[in-house]
Amino acid sequence: MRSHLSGRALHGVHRSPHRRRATTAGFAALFLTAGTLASGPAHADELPLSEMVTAEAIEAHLVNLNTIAEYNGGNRATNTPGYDVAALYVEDQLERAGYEPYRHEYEYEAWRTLTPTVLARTTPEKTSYEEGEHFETMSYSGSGSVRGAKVTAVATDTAESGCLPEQFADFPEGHIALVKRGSCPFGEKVQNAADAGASAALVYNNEDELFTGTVGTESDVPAIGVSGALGEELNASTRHLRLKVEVDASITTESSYSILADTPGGKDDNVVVVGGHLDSVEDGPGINDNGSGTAFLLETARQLAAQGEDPNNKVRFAFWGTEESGLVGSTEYVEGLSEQELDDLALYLNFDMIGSNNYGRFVLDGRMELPGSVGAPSGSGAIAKVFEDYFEEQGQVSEPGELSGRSDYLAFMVAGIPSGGLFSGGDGTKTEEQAEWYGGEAGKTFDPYYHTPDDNLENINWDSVAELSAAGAHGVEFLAETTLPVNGVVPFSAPAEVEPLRKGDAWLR
Ligand code: DTR
Ligand code: ZN
Ligand code: ZN
Repeated sequence: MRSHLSGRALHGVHRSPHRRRATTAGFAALFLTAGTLASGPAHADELPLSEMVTAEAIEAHLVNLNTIAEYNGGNRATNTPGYDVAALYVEDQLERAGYEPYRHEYEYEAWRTLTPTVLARTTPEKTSYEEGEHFETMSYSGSGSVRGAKVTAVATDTAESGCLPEQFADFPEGHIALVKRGSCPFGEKVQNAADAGASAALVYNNEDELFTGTVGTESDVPAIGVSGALGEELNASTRHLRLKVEVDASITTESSYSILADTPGGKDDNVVVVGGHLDSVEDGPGINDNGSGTAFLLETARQLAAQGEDPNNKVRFAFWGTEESGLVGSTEYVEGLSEQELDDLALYLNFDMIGSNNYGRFVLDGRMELPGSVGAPSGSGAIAKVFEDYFEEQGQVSEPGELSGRSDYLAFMVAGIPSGGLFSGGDGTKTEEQAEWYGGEAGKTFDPYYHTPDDNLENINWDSVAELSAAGAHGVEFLAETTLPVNGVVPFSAPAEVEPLRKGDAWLR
């Protein structure tokens, strides 16, 4: 990761630590300061939003979301009681703060396993492998049952294992294809295997541990993700190996909803959308992913309302549904907007995981500095700068976070809306250098509890919550006041009144 960073990508390394910002940004100052933008609260007697949104208040929301999960089956996943009750909590909190939340409903195709998936060795010696330890059924895996089938490894010594149809040229009909993760989407590897007559496909990780993956759209054959450890073991012994694979899954139409709430005031043709997903995975309460973003949004909405002043730009808070099964809520929302409604959106800010246990300070890469970042519309770099500048002011290092398209900002970017946001890290591994910047442990993932039952209150890093929520709240406040650097829109339609310069009583000529 280090090699992707230019010197410019690091922010604040040599800066002095936290200093209270000057808070004199009146409207006139906003227009008159050339080059720099005033961004404090509108009135000097108010605290900036970054100080009003506290880690303590976010913790209180997280405790409540955790209780809701605990009493409702242990999670807040889409289409579960845990999701519905969490939604009621969000709506109640918003209503008490004076908002009128509304639901955006949608339908989606839900893939679910009906009986537990089986992966077992039948020869040379019978062994059952454990789902969650040795393998995971890939989302949208096709169903099927294969018993005592031979296994053929496909170009597993290359970086493109299974990506090229010609790698399957001599593939024996009915064998199980064993391919290694990397280079192309899982769905392509599995499709190539199915096209070549494979009865099932096993994709094993390029690191020891397990991973969760999706084939995107339903595959023709069972598709199973295997830990790197088991994958290497199978790869080394295909000769006498026979496996049993059983996947019993179905796709049904389900419905769910996102929750949105707008500030009553603010320019409604220059809306700042601030969002994060409300659903968790089924495996746990999702307190970091994405209770943390949810709690941040809620508290920011509450404190913005508590300021008692309309923002210049309307702020729309969005609590997306069904993110974990394919970014559904945000995509349905954006795709359902008319051209006029889209045009009225100034920008989108995403908050998905801000309390990762072994955290980093990632500012979504609006300048496209990382090779893996997908196309960000112009203005996205300016959004990144708002966050970077704040971290720098606090004496905190930040770095670009890859715009991988793996969270709800994707639909907005695809629609041409400048996008950004913050992220404290997920399944990536912390480098030595990052451990120096952020503390924590090098060689470990940023969130070792990501998508596990242990993504709970105990494993939240409260420094991460405090730092990223302050930066996030600052970003919301700045952009609610003006989006000029992002989309060229100033808060008022009239041109700024420029006071002529005076020197004593004499007009300057
Ligand atoms: N979408 C997240 C995890 C995730 C992976 N990369 C990023 C980048 C920015 C935000 C989030 C993420 C999840 O919900 O699993
Ligand atoms: Zn997730
Ligand atoms: Zn998430």
